[in-house]
Amino acid sequence: MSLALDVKAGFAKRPRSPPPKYFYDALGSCLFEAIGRLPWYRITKAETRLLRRVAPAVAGALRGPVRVVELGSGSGVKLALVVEALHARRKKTDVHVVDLSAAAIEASLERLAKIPGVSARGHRSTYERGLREAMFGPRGKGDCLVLFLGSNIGNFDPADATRLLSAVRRRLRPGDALLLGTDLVKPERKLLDAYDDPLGLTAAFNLNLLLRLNRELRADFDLGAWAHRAVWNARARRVEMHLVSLKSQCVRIPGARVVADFAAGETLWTESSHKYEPDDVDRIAAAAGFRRERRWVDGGARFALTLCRAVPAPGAEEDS
Ligand code: AVI
Repeated sequence: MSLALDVKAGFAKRPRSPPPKYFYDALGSCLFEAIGRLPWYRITKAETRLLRRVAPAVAGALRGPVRVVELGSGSGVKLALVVEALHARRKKTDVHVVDLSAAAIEASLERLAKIPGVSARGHRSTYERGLREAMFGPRGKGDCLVLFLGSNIGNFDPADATRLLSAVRRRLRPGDALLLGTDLVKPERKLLDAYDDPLGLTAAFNLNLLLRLNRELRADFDLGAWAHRAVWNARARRVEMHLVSLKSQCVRIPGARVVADFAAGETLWTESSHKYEPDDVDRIAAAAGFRRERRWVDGGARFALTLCRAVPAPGAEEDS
């Protein structure tokens, strides 16, 4: 779907909720990159630290030649750690980078170009379409490794997360691997500091969505009339990000054919970041047709990397 259709659909819900994938225009991607450096937002740093340690074990578990597909690559730093580990084990590797941002793909491909003997391609696309493109054509005997890192899965509600992982599974053969990064439940204070940081970067990241709607859909959001809010919903185990209307106002979005009245205090629900217990990860993976093989946890930041294998679909005859 396009931005206009997604915004129209998102504004038809209550609370109004445009999809979070539209945070990542050029400025939004820079702001997210900066958030990753904040001391309060520990996901990016914890995962990079963990990957530095475990990439050799991940590489060692795969049969070459290996096809690596990263869904949502960002700058490609973490992807490069895995590909370097495969290179160190002399496993021939071809890499597919799937991201909606052209800048993210370019940064990842540039990084990968420095690793000898690696072929790499970018797919500027949604996760599912990009994966379909990446898996198109004949496969060799080796394994495929899908990287879904950064707790990106946390931005889907549990049913959609299972649906997405099931779609990933359908593109794979039994024995192929999935490396899943998930942020774990932690004390509320830590979560709120991560999603409402004292420097205001997360607030800027959230408000930038309105700037994008103004620019791309000719909307008339007055950014001064909205405030960032992060709340921990303990029952649903998710941090919710909202933009709170500071007054009663009417917003027009001509490019999406939307006119929306907001009462003072009413919110636009812009993102959910689900937090997991390790067992939840196993459950969601199993429901999608994967079996956990190994898990590594950064105890300080409470972040997990889980290596899963695709299991044969019940009753299906697949190549293995
Ligand atoms: C990309 N995603 C996993 C981030 C998260 O933690 O949900 C996006 C983000 N939102 C606010 N800060 C970071």
